Amino acid sequence: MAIYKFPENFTWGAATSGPQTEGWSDKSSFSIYEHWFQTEPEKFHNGVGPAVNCDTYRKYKEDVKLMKEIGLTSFRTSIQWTRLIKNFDTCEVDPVAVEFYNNYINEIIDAGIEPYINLFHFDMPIELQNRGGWESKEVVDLYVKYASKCFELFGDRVKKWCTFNEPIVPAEGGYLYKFMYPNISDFKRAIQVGYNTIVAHAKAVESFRKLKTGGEITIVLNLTPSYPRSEDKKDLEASRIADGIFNRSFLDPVVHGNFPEDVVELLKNNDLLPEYTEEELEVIKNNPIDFLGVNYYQPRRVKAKETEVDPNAPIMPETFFDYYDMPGKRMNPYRGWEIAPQVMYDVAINIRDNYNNIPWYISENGMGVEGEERFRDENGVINDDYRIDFVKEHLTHLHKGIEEGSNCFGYHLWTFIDCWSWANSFKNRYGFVSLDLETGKRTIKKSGRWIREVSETNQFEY
Ligand code: BGP
Repeated sequence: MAIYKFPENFTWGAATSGPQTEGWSDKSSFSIYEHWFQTEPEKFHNGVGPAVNCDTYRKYKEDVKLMKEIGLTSFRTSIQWTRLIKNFDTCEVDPVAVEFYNNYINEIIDAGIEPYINLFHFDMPIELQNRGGWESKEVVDLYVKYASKCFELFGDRVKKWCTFNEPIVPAEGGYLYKFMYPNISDFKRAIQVGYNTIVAHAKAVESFRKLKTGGEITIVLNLTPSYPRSEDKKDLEASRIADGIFNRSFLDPVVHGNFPEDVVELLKNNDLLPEYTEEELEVIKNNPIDFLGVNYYQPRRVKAKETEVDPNAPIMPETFFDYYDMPGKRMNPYRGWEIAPQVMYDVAINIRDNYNNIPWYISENGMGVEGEERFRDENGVINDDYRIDFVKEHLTHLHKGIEEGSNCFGYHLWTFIDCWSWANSFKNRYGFVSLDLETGKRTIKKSGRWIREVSETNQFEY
């Protein structure tokens, strides 16, 4: 047993998003997910959509009380573009939505919790998707208008802003691997989507600084560190390419202000470069983030290509590497993701050594488990010891990285309360607090009691 003590002022929190918790009461319009659910409900686990979710829209006071009760010192959620804005072109706001977000944010602050407010969590308005979504530069500019409106409305109180959650996901889910609307598979278009999102991010950061409301701004990236099958040159090369495409292509522009040369070269050689202007590159260069949010769930294991590439097949990231199914890897069987806590250390050291040791935090990490009801005891509490162990294990490796100088200032679990998980709906539960879908009743899990202790003492034993 050892004691893991964290730096003073380390923040203990949780993350969620508007579309996954609020429910759609009183919304001005729908996002791609709400539209997709209405048109193809069978694509969602048990046909359950985002209509009610946790009903945070009506129950935010109860939720904030619970956040306080489990000792959270910070909390991330997102504003929904489709709730706040009535007219995307003029940026006219819905006063009912402004009131809701004001009340919600004030409630969080009054509870002594620092709000981290994100502006985009996969929820492209369907109207703007129909006008090109992230492929359109016009939509980029409308996003910047919306972001600026949020800074103006809430910037007097919100001091931690986030432009995007996992900007690579709409590119890979919507335009490559077909797990997100509009379910297209076209690498070149995916790259345009990814690039335009970075432009939107940088322009929002620029506007944030011009408005001088104070505070700091970030982007949340889901890092999937690449590991080669072996130290063989070809495996190492495969790993470098995967890392370039999935991690550095976002990390480098937001921290260093430029795109990695090897990725640009690869895109150029394969006729995949997006449409860009010098002016856009300038905005990216001049607007690095203040701090970084890292969602870490799993690594990416790769090897050199073992099969000939069919020259007639459409080009994909996997044209350049193969996935490596590492024998003996630990898995979360419910989500199908590898569990590799030691990667936390590598993330910490990578940021220390290659990204200016920028202040950063774990903005998401967590374990989705199906059928948690079987762990509910006679007092109604879910005994999720596996989640406590999962978090402890990850934190010990993070702790080592911090001891060695990495500038990490916080940890957010995904998520505060069991919430709607896109196509997986409510299949896997992630929260410190459980949600009874039938009644809406909330009950703190064992992990929720545990995190309170950790937050109060700033340490744990393992
Ligand atoms: C992250 C997303 C979250 C959340 C989480 C868990 O990638 O930012 O929105 O959903 O993953 O994943 P899932 O819900 O797919 O199980």
